[in-house]
Amino acid sequence: MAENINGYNASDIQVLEGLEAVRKRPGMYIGSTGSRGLHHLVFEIIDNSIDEAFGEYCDTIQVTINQDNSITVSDNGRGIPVDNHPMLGIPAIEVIMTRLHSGGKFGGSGYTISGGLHGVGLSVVSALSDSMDITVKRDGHIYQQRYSRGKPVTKLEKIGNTTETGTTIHFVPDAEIFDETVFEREVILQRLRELAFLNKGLRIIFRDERGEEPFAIELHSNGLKDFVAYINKSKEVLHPPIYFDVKKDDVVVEVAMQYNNGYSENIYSFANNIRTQEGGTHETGFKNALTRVINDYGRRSGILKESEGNLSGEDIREGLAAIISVLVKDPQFEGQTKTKLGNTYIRGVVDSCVYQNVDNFLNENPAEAKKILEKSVSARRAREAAKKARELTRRKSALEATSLPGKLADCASKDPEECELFIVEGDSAGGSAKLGRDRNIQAILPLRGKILNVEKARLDKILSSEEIRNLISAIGTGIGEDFDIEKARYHKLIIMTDADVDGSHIRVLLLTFFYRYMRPLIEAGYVYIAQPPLYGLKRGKETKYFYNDEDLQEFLEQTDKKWSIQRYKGLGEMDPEQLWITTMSPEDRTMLQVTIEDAIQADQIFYELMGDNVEPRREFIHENARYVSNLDI
Ligand code: 0RA
Repeated sequence: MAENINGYNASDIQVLEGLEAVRKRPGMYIGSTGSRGLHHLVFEIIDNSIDEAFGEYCDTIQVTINQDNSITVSDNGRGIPVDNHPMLGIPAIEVIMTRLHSGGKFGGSGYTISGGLHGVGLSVVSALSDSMDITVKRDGHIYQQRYSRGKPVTKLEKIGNTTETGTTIHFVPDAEIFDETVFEREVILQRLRELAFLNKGLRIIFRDERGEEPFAIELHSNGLKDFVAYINKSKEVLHPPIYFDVKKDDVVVEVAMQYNNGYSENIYSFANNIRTQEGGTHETGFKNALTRVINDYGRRSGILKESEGNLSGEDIREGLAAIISVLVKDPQFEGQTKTKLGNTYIRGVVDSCVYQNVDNFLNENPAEAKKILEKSVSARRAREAAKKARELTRRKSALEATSLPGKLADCASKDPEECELFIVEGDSAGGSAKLGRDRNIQAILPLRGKILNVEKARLDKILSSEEIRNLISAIGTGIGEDFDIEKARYHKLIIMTDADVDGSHIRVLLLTFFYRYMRPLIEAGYVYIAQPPLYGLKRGKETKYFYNDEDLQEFLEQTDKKWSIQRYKGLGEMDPEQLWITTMSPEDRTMLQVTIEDAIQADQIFYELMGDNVEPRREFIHENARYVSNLDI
């Protein structure tokens, strides 16, 4: 059989096994059969299109959530090969769609993905779809074929002629497999935005045709420089982005970085377009080189005095936003969630190019270099002050008989796995909660008023707030450098605030605090938001509770009996027993588990919320349900 001009030959495809295994154990291939796994199907198809873009065969990708909640992904790449497989005697496309292949992809850029959850292959999508329609434009013709649950239901048909090339895949996820079949616009949009930043020049058109007002957006970027600008959107920056793009041997390293006047570190790394949440060798190489180059420059320029010690990496990364993206031929993904790049040689490659390029920048831009150095020096000063404050707190608490705050009504159990801490707005609600709780496993910590706005303050100032110190010692983990999740005294931290504007403000402040200083608690799924009822309906001795307006309306429309309606403005309006039944009892309550799906977006939200910008803050308060996922407990 003839090879085509791109050197691709249908016999290259490794045929391994059928798709029964995929349908039997979908979790092994796509992680889960929940919302995450569902979205993996979309990302798998898009990754194939992105691969065409990598190889410069494709410049536009269109992704649509259709009215019926099915997905269409279309690209103008080379089109999936349709020639007959020499041994199997069936079209290559059918091999790709029906046989599980391993050993990565063929053709494309050569920078394939292994491990991780992406790169499982289109056959996995086909296996888990109720229907999948593929249209290919290639070799002058338009071809079409339909599959269902991994099997072809039509032959590959030639349905017309064309001079274009490309692939369109339309699929309906299999409701027998997935617990959740509704696609989330935000989840897809976020990944597409990331891909547009990572693939300079690529045009991505995203549509969501569900709902009254169809949504459409075109994403197109100038690369990583736009990405850091996006992260720093609402911050004051110290200099224009530092950017470089280096190819060494088979590795491509692309970095964009920019300091802002804030206090947080926001480094996002990617390997072959996959977000490496757990970091890895590329991130380590970047951090090591940055620490050295800034210290070396500080010495050379005299900004760092001879008598002073070196700046720490943490000092140097205060207020830094950076994106590190590498392309690696054979990436090894390690770590708990397979999002840590393991290839050791990458560390040296990234280290040397970061050192060289940042060194050049500093030498050529002395005014900016001075700003960066001064920022790091002042971060060190603050860190040392915070350390003193912490030591003081420690010594003070060692002197006191117990280090637990007096306001904490602790639970009897000492087994963190079953223990819950309710962080309650106000002393009066705190009082009801103390009386209503299950004192064996539920502890109550009332917070007076609003806690400090942690986004605007450095650690030393934060530690001077008594409310915050109470919270830290009750939780037991310590914060920042000292944080240790093993020391958590409770595995559920439940924020319980009033259902009003003040309540949502306190909630946001607490979430900001956790996000900034105890992030692993959120990542471990320990943080929850209590859901007190909004209404109580009374008739004689009977009371019914409603948690949202829709449910209340529905109930009122169906009943012809007279109920007296009470709208709860605060937790304090409920007596201890009511609070227990409606909000605290593990058997009856509903809580929201706080997740951070994407630190980029969360950071953006927290910043916009806490900055001087009032409008975005208001928006968040209406939208924050997006950042928590529903969970019945
Ligand atoms: C296998 C081989 C080649 C391309 C593709 C698959 C391919 C898959 C998808 C999925 C969505 N869009 C896609 N575009 C291409 C290489 C083809 C060649 O060498 O001509």
